Amino acid sequence: MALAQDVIEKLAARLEEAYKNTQAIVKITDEYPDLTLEDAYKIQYLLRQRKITQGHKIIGLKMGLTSWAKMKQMGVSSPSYAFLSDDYSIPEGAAIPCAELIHPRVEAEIAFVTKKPIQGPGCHIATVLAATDYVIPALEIIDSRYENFRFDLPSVIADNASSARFVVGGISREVDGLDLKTIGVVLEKNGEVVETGAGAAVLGHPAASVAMLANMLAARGESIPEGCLILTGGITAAVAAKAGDTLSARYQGLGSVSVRFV
Ligand code: OOG
Ligand code: MG
Repeated sequence: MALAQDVIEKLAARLEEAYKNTQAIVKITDEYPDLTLEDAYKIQYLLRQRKITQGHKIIGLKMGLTSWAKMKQMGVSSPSYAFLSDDYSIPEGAAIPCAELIHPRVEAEIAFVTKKPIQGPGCHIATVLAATDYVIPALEIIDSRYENFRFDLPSVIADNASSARFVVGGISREVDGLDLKTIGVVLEKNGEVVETGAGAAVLGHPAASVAMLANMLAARGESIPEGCLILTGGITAAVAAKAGDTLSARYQGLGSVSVRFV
């Protein structure tokens, strides 16, 4: 049964508080085991609305749980999407204070920037490549608002797919002449290799993640706008970080992007 609007509002407020106070909460489905995906996205859209009301700008979108490594790590087997707010954006080279986060983890991702809107349904890799301005390496810092980073699909969707911070950097390139399937990525923590992968880990091709996003948005009557930054999902499992750690991802032909925690 769908949740009443006042419950949706209460749950969005609870997640927002957890983000602001860096205090983990029990996952929503512990209290509402029948939480539907539709209600979960209602909570997420309310969080998004509250960001806008608080003067923030929505600067992009992301897909989550698009690789087997991530699905296996989190025990969730369907991709989901979420929004990126301007307060998540960190300039490359800046340090992230761990005091602002609960239990951060870092993911190496390939980000797309659109030069045209992408409207589903029926989008596929070619639709996406034709609408892509450039791709650029990204590190996403996820930080589940749930205790022990444990959740299920509806709970994580409500929590804006654990979004917390992201950094883009390295070399941006047009997609012409790039083989996004075979682009290799090496993720290092304090100079040691901790994960390796290739673009194809993300739904067979990172552009397939953007196509899926467009098709999912179409079901709500929405599309991907022009100039939109899209994180396509972690290529490898996410890596935990604490104060003093530096995480770096090196991408074949696209340079590297790093983040430091203090
Ligand atoms: C959910 C968010 C996953 C990705 O890139 O797969 C995600 C989580 O694992 O906490 O951002
Ligand atoms: Mg991610």
